[in-house]
Amino acid sequence: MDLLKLYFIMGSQDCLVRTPEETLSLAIEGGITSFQYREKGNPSFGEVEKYELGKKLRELCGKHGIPFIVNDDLSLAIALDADGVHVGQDDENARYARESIGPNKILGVSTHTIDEGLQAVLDGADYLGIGPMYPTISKADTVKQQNLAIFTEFRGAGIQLPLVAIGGINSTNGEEVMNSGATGLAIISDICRASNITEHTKLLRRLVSY
Ligand code: TZP
Ligand code: MG
Repeated sequence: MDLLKLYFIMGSQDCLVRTPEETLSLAIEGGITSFQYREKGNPSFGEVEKYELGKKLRELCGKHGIPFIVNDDLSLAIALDADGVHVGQDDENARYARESIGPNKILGVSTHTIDEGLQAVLDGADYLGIGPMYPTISKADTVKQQNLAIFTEFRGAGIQLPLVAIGGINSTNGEEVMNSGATGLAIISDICRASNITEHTKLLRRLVSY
């Protein structure tokens, strides 16, 4: 799935210098192929703010033909008419998520073991998120770091879904992740914290376009 090649993930917590809208605009200009709204909020960021920001980012994606996927929050995904939803192992059950969004929306599931991967296939996932590949500053409760061999292990187990790598991926290590068998790269901080987001995203895009 080419749409998952350069998968940008972000919420207000990841945008330190620019607004989320500006950050997303610049990343779209640089060539991201899909976007996940992962809003973790803060004391001043309630449900209404989460919805309002989601609406703006959803519109931006719609205008540019970029798939808009919501992290975790099924009712928000439905309210925003998102293109899909992404769930982790501790979130909404993947099969329930599939039933809620229907067959035509994208369902992503974070998986860390072959068993979780096989279960996600049965539950109706369209792609699997795999990580963290490297130490990350963007998520506190990560499981242990994955080995680059995990992509071939998943393929060896008969899993054919796109495998999107996540966690500490940047312009330096992205190539080895792709060479290890990942279908695409999911990135937060290396894009959000770039001094020139558009140019840096273009560089990342070159790593996944061949
Ligand atoms: N899941 C596993 S690692 C991670 C998530 C959401 C954070 C990825 O962020 P970054 O900044 O690209 O390491
Ligand atoms: Mg989650």
